[in-house]
Amino acid sequence: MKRHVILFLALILTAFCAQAEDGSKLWLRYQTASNATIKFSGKKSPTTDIAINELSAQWRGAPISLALSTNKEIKALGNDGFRITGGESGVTIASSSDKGLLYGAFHLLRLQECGALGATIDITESPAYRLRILNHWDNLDRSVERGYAGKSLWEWEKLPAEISPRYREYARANASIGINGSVLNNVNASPTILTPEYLQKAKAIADIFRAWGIRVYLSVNFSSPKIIGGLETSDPLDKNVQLWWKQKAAEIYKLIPDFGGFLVKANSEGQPGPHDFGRTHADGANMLADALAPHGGIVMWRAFVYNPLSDDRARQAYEEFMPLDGKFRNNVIIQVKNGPVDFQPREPFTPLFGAMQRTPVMPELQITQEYLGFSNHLVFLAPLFEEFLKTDTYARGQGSTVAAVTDGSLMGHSISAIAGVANTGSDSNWCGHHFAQSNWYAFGRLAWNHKLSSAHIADEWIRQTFGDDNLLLKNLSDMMMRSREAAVDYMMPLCLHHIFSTNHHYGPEPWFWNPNMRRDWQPPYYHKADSAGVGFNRTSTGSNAVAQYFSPLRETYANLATCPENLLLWFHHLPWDYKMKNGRTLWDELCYRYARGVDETRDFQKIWDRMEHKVDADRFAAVRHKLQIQARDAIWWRDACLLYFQTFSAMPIPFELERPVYDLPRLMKQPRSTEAYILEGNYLIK
Ligand code: GCV
Repeated sequence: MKRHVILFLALILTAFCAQAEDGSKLWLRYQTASNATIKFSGKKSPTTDIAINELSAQWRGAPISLALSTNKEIKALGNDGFRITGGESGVTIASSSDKGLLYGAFHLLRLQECGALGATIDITESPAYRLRILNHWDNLDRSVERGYAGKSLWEWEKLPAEISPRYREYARANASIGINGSVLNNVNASPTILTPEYLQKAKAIADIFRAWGIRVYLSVNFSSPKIIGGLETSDPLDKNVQLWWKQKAAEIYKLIPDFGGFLVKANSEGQPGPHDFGRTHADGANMLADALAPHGGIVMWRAFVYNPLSDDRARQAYEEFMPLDGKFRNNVIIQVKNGPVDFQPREPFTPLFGAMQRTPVMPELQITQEYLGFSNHLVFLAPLFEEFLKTDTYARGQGSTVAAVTDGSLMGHSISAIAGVANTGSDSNWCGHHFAQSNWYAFGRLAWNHKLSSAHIADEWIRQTFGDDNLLLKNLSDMMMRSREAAVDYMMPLCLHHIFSTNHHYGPEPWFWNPNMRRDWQPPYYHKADSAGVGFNRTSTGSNAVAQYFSPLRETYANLATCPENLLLWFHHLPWDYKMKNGRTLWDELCYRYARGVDETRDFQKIWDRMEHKVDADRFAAVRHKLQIQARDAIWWRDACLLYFQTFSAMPIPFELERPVYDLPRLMKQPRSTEAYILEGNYLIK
C-alpha cells in the first residue's frame, strides 16, 4: 500500500478513536484485547461467567485460576473478600463466593491498567462496609432531584418490556468498584413505586443487576398503606397497617428474592412519617423492619430531620435520635448525612456518628454536586469524603474515627453500610462533567477501603480514564487534589455555610430573606452577619451544638484558640476585625480566601489547556468549557459575598487584591434561574 494511503487510513482511524471518547466508558476503557487463559473450577453462576468474561477479554498476564474456596482463611474474608496470589507462571483468585471472585477479577484488572502489578502478587482484600449503596434521587417521571446529568437512567415508561443496555453498563461500572446496592428511587418517594406495575419494573432492573452482585432497594413513602392500599390510616401501630406492609414485603420478595430493603425519609421536609400519628421514628422503622425481617431485608431510616422552629438546625438530628438509641430492631440502620446541616462544601461531622452506640449508623455522602457547582464545576470529592471518614469522634477514646464507628469494627454491629447520593443520568458521559465520574469512582473505592488516600484514588482514576502519561498524571492529579479546597474558598471559606441561592443551591445569595418562608432555608439564618461580625455561635453562649460532641472535641471546637480555622464560622460569631492566626483580620482573611479560590480556578484552566495534546479532542473541549464556567462562577461568588458582607464590615477589600467586577445591586437583581438554564452556563449578567 502506498505511504499516503496508509497515512490517510491512520488519520481516519485516529479521528474515529478520538470521536469514541465521549466518556461513556467511564474508567473501564481497557485498550488491549487479550488471549488470556482462564481456568475455573467449581459451581458456575452468572457471576462467575462475568468474572471469566471480563478477564478473558482484558487480562494480558499469566494464566489465571479462579477458585471458589472453602479454605478457612478465605472464608474469613467474608462473602465479598478475595485473595490473589501468584506470579509470572500463573495467578490464582480465591474467594468463598462468586461475588468475591468478580471483585477479585476487577481488582486484578485495575492493577493491570494502573501499571501496579509486580512480578509476584499476594493481595488480600475484604470490604470495609458490608453494604455499599448508591441512592438515586430519581423520580418516576425520569426527572432527578439534584441531578445534573440528564434524565434518570431508569426508563420507567419502557420497563419491564424494554431493557436499556445502560442497566448492564451501570451494573458493571458499580461492580468494578465494589458497589453492591442501588436504591432506585428518590427518598421523596412516590407511593406508586410499590404498586404491582412498578414492582414489575423494579424486578426487571433487579434481574439485570443480580449477576453483578448488586441488590435493589426502594425508597418508600410512609403513607403508602393509605394512598395506594386504601386503608384509613398509615399509623405504624395499627394492625391493618402492619399487615399491609407484611403483605407488601412478601409480594416484593416473590418478585425479587434478593431484594435489599427500604430507605425511608420520614417527617422531614414535608414527607409523611410516624409523627403524624404521635409515634416515634423507632415505631415507624420497627414496623417496616418486622415486615422485612422474615425475608432478610433491612430498613435504612434517615436521620435528616429538622424543624423550622428550632434555633439551630444543626442540633436536631442528634436531639431527635439520641433518645431512641437502642430502641430499633436489629435490621434497622440509621442513615446520617456526613454533616449536621446538608452536604455543604465543608461541615464538621454530624455528632450522631459515635454517639449512637446501640444502633448501627451509616454515613450518607452526596456524590451529586448539589452544593458544589452542579456538573459545571470540577470538584473532586474524595478529599471531602476522606476528611469526614478520618475525623476522630473520640466516642471510645482516641482513634474512634467516623470510619471506625460506622464500619462495624468499633461498635460491633453486624450491619455496616455507607450510601452515596448518585450523580448518574442519561448523559453520554453519565455524570454531566467528565471529572464528576471520579466522584462516583471515589465513593465506591472508599466504601470498599476507607483507608485509601484521595491522592491514590485520583491517581487510579486518571490512569484508567485519561491514561498514564507522567505529565498528565501529575497535572490532573494536582488540579483534582486542589479542587475541593478551591471550591470552599470561592464559595464559603472559614466554614460559612448555606449561603446559596435558595431552592436550586447553585450560585450565591447570602442576602436572600423572605419573612414568609422557612427561616432555616435562607442564608441569613446561617451566616448571621451584622455590623458586629459574622458566623453562627454554636458554643455555650449560643446554640451550644458543640456540647453534642465528645470531649475533647467539644472543647477544641468551643475554644477559639483551638478551633480549626477551617471550621471557625461554623462554631463562632466573630467580629470583622478578629485577629486570625496569621495576623490578618477576619475580614481580610475572607477577602484573601475568596481571591485564592478565584485564582485556583484560573490556574485549573491553564493546567488543562497545557494538557490539550495529551487528551482526546472531545473530552478536552468539554472540560475546557466547564472550567471556563467555573472560573466565571468563582468571580460571581467572590463579588457577591464580599460586596454583601462589606455592607456590614464596612472595611475595604485589601488593596493588593483584584477589585470586584460585578456590582452588588445588579447581582441582587439577578433573575432566579432554573437548574436547566444554569447547566447551559450562560445565566450570569454581563
Ligand atoms: C431529596 C436537601 C435537598 C433535597 C433533598 C434533601 C434530602 O434538602 O435540597 O433536594 O431531598 O436534602 O436529603 O432529603
